[in-house]
This record gives sequence, structure tokens and C-alpha cells, in this order.
Amino acid sequence: MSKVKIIQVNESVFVPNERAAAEIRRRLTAQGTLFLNVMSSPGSGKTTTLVALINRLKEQLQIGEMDVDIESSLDAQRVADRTGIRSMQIHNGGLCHIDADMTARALQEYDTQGLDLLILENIGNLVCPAEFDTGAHKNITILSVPEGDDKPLKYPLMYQVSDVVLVNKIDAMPYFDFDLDTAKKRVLALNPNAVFFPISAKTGEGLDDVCAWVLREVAAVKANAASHTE
Ligand SMILES: Nc1nc2c(ncn2[C@@H]2O[C@H](COP(=O)(O)OP(=O)(O)O)[C@@H](O)[C@H]2O)c(=O)[nH]1
Ligand SMILES: [Mg+2]
Repeated sequence: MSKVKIIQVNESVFVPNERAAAEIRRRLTAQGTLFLNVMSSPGSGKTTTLVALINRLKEQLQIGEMDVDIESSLDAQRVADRTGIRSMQIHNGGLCHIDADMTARALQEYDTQGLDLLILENIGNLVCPAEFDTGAHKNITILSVPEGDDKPLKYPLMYQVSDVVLVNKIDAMPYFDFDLDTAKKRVLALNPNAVFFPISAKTGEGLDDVCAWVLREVAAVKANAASHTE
């Protein structure tokens, strides 16, 4: 079993979130590390998707991963054991979100130098995580087929702040009344710039397209880093 570092961070009321988030983005951009924040309801497939993506990308990219949870270290352990990369568990004092200052304090404990990609698996919740900028370059939300295509109507902010929507568990499509076009229309009405990838983390369907998107975003951050040092 790989050893996973566990760090406890509690909320600070002193640091404005926007400032802390901007500082994280500035620092990670300067060192050429793409930071992705992955959000969804519990059970929609965050950990399974991340394991599958990391295993596809780990030969090409140096990848780090952090998992936020109220209690357990199961997810960070799962990622470390199934991918072999360095994963860290953040315990956040029972809150339903992680903010930028908490992320910054976690990052003090996690050496990100040399990483091309840093991924945060956020708390499983469609409300609180959407309200806090973590300092990530891109927000990803996962909508899984069994949850239903009405989730954008019920949790609009999550879809407004997400750059990418992964529609997961498409292998289960025959068993649920989930209409992909309806889901897309509902998200695009809230966020016309959202990018969609229908995937199955279980069968691997659609994951190559997500990997291609990640590689493009890593290249964009590195180009940005290079233009700032010229
Ligand atoms: N059928 C199917 N099950 C999936 C898929 N992705 C995840 N699961 C299952 O959904 C459950 C929750 O997945 P998990 O990754 O722990 O979700 P998380 O709570 O969002 O991190 C597990 O039983 C997974 O095996 C998928 O693409 N298809
Ligand atoms: Mg998980």
C-alpha cells in the first residue's frame, strides 16, 4: 500500500478568497503546472474517473493529486494504490467545501515543483464547492447518468462555474431516462462556453478525448509560463 500524507486544514476568515485563489493560479502558472478542480455529487465517479485519466496520462505528464474529505483517506489511498502517483489527503474540519486559503495551506505540504498537472478531487457536493474558487485554472464537474438530466436545473451555480462537464456512466444509459441532448441544452443555457465529454470511467469510452483536452490545457499553461519569463 502506498503511503498517503494526510493534512488537516481549517477555514480561515482572514484571507479574502479571490486574492488567495489568484495567488495560487499565478504561482502554478509561473511554474507551468495546470491545476484542475473536480467537483460532483458523491458517487458520480470522481475517483474512478481520476484513476482512469491519470493512468492514461502518467507516462506523458508528471501528475499530482489531492483529495478533500471530511473524515476518511480512502480516495487518496485509492488513487495512490491504483496509479502509483503521489496523492495527498486533505481533511477539512467537517466543512462541505475547500476554499483557496485552505488549498494554499495544503499546497505548502505538497511539493508541486516539476508537476505538469495537479488535480484536486473536491468534496462530494453540488452546492458548497461551487461557491469557492480554489485557485484552479479549470473547474470540471461530473454529471453521472443515474443522477438524471435535471441536475443543471437544480444546481445552476455548479454548471455556471464549470468549464467542463463530464457526463459519466454512459455505459448505464440503457437503464436510465437520461437524455444527453436535454442535459447539454440545460447546461449551455447556464454556461454557453461549457465543454462536454460523454464518458464511461468504467469502460474507458470517451476518455481519450478528455486526455487530449488535458494535454492542450497543460500546453496552454506552459506557453503562458514561458511568455511571462521572456
Ligand atoms: N457503471 C459505472 N459505474 C461507475 C462509473 N464510474 C464510477 N462508477 C461507480 O460509481 C461508484 C462511485 O464511484 P466513485 O469514483 O467512488 O465516485 P465519487 O464519490 O464521485 O468519487 C463506484 O461504485 C464506481 O465503481 C462508470 O463509468 N460506470
Ligand atoms: Mg471519491
